[in-house]
Amino acid sequence: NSKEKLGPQVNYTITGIDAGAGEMSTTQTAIKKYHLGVSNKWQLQPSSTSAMTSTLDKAYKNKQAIVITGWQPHWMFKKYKLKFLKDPKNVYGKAEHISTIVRKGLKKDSPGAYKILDQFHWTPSQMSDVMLEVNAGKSPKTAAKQWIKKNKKTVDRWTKGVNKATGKKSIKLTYVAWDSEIASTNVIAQVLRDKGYNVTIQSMEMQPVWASVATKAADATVSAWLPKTSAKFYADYKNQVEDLGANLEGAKVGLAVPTYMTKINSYNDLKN
Ligand code: PBE
Repeated sequence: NSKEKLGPQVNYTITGIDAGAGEMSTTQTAIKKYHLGVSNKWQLQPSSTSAMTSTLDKAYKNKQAIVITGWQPHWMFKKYKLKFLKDPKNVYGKAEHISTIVRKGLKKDSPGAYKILDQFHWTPSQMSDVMLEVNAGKSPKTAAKQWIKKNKKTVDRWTKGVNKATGKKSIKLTYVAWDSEIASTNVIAQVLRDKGYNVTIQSMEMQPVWASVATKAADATVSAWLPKTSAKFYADYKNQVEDLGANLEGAKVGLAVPTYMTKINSYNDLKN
């Protein structure tokens, strides 16, 4: 019923993801800055990416109202017609990039792996291709292998100037199990394996990801969303890690709704 106010239709609830995600704390800031909380009753419901996307799927099939913590690249934008809400107060920032963060000393210890990680750079649409395959039921490892086969030219750029490693050097990558990071981590892990590295990947919460690289328990992560989403961790750890810069540009974070919610276009509209 599109004449009804939005709030009661969704119980004044924003369907969120894991509590540790940067987007969750940014959304708490948005609730404050747009005065959505307390008297306007809006609250952010933490869950997980899979719980959020299955709630979205149900709402979408029934053309019901829903407000989610969205981000791009993500298959949700390919599978459903969604729009980000306009953010006139610029709480979420304009555009994000995803950086590759490595441990200090990696360049000296594993120059080949360091070079591949440094040269790793792809586009939102390439990342989405891998995510869609995983969403369709492929294992992340299989999806990564197939993507590598189909994108030889791109992968050749990442491995340019790197000889095949001998003696099975070990590389450990840490990541948070968001769909986007499952895709990127599995792809770069496989590229490193194909160059003779013995690669393990381990998923954990965002703070331990940063701590693992800072303490050299892990060699690298390709999942640092900046400048906003992981700003707190970047500030805490930037002196203890090496930032190799963006592996992907043009990422975006913010609340999103299905396009059939024609009257809801901005954070301010949530109050109406
Ligand atoms: N995300 C996806 C993460 C970064 C990647 C937007 C859910 C976050 O909020 O921290």
